[in-house]
Amino acid sequence: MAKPVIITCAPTGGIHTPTMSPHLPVTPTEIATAAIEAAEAGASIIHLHARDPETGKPDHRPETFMQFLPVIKQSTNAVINVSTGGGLGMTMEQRLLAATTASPEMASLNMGSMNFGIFPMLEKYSDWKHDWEKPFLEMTKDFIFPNTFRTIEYALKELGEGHGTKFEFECYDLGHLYNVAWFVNKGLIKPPFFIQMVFGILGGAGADLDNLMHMHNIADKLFGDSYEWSVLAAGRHQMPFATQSAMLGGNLRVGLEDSLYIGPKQLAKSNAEQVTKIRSIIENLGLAIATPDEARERLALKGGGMVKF
Ligand code: KMH
Ligand code: ZN
Repeated sequence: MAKPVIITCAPTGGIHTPTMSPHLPVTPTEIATAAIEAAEAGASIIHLHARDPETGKPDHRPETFMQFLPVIKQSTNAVINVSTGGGLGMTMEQRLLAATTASPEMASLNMGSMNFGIFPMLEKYSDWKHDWEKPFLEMTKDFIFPNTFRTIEYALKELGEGHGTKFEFECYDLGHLYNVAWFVNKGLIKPPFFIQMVFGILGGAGADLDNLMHMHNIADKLFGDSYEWSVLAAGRHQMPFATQSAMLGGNLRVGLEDSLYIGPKQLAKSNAEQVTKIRSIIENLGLAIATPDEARERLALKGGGMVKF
């Protein structure tokens, strides 16, 4: 029997900007509503970033998160995952503080430093809603997203050992899997652990299904049955890659963080719309979706009662 598919939904992220879609959640109410609707549609994990309610700029302060984390928790049983990727250009301290304050069941952890180029999106837009958006995209031409061994180790100790938070290990390329393996061998990552394979970010592995197959094969060799894996792909690759993962026995992530679209040139009106679409694909393949409690059990999470919000 195939395992039920764990759907993660990432409602807003720190990459897309308000000009790109009127449906991108920005305010605490919008983020909470998007998360709750996504959970109702079948997402068992919600991966969260926060934004300045006035400008939509990534704002990773704990006090901003605290305006929506309790609301989501009270309305859903979904696992709440607080990003430590934050917004491009933030320091590691700024990126970690929301998670160490909220002590969530899960947090993301990016497994290697890399070029992170979102500047190609500049070509698609000319009238910007806010002053910060254009320079934010432009600066990524000369930007390295820093995730060193020292900072990864710090997060594993501080958040993992200190708070019992488990991670969504974001791996954008083959080498990042080997970085996970290094920390597994050091005893700082313990099974079961959750690998999120990321495709289609400029600077990481391209959105080619051969890359997915290869990363999955290597992850199987490195980790055997001690891990759960999931796939996300940026932009128009989101649904095909998510589907491929489900067909191979993996899990998947959707959400406006990774793609603003629901079909060719068609903006998604909500996160729930993407969750509903992938859920229907999963169910039409004869597979089931995992409940939040099934996800908790498979990932050995500490439980929704053990968080600080
Ligand atoms: N938007 C993803 C490609 C994080 O939050 O830690 C990257 C991400 C990073 O999810
Ligand atoms: Zn994220």
